[in-house]
Amino acid sequence: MFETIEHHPCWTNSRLHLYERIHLPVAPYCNIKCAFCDRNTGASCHLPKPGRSTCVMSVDEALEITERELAKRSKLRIVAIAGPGEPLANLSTIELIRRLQPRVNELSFCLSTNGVLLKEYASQLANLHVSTVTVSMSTHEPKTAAKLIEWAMIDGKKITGISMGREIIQRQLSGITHAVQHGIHVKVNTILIPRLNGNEIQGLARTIADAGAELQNIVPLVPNSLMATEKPPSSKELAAARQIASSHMRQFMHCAQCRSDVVGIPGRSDTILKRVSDRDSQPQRAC
Ligand code: CLF
Ligand code: SF4
Repeated sequence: MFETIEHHPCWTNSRLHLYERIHLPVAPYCNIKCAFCDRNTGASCHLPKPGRSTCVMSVDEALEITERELAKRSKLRIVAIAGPGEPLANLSTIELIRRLQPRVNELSFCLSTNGVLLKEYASQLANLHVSTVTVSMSTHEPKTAAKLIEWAMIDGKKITGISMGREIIQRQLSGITHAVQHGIHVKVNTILIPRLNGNEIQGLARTIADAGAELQNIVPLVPNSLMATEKPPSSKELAAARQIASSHMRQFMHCAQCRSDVVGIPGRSDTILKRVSDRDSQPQRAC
């Protein structure tokens, strides 16, 4: 398997010698509804924010675009799926990675997930040479999860409230542990919302460290959807949260809160659909 961790733009805090990554938006559906996410505006499972024009590709389209970008970009070594919904709630995610297996010696596979299905998929992801997974987890307290997540669809049943929060957290933590046991590097992305989880950061960092995560990425809320009027953290609050968490977990400091349809180095990315539609003079597909 091609190992990228030292050059992975979301795993190293060095900004030198980075590989590029491509986010292929093949995963439209999500099995939960976060209060800060409006999937109509082009969210990414990773870090939703108000944006536009995230569209969904078929696996065939994603493979074609991957080949085109690989032909142009010598540093492109990471293929990732980060939405616009939950990658593990979409069969296209697994199909895409499976069809890229012939390139396993030159590419590394990465994905983001809300963690609800991670335990079930951990072994399959490891067998498909997925080397890095990011779990979006912003609390370890069921009562806070019940405020951050409106509902979850689990085993065909819609659940809400504190019992849902408990179920999701338990699944996220056991998903992290199983993925790590299968040799996958696991990072946790945490959205800092001072009013809701500002006092939980230390406990959360300790909890995810105990579960086996190696790295944490704390990012500010981008007010959106039901949290459109929620106050995001100041840069001072963000720095303080990272400082507190760092006593339990190494912190990643360079997140660009990426969309699910970009290629390049985070923060210096191009939108892949726009590039393709520009080149081909075809309209973008509707999401
Ligand atoms: Fe993509 Fe995420 Fe893999 Fe990176 S992004 S799936 S781990 S290859 Fe990176 Fe972007 Fe931040 Fe995500 S800068 S939003 S942490
Ligand atoms: Fe949005 Fe991701 Fe939450 Fe699903 S898991 S609702 S895509 S932020």
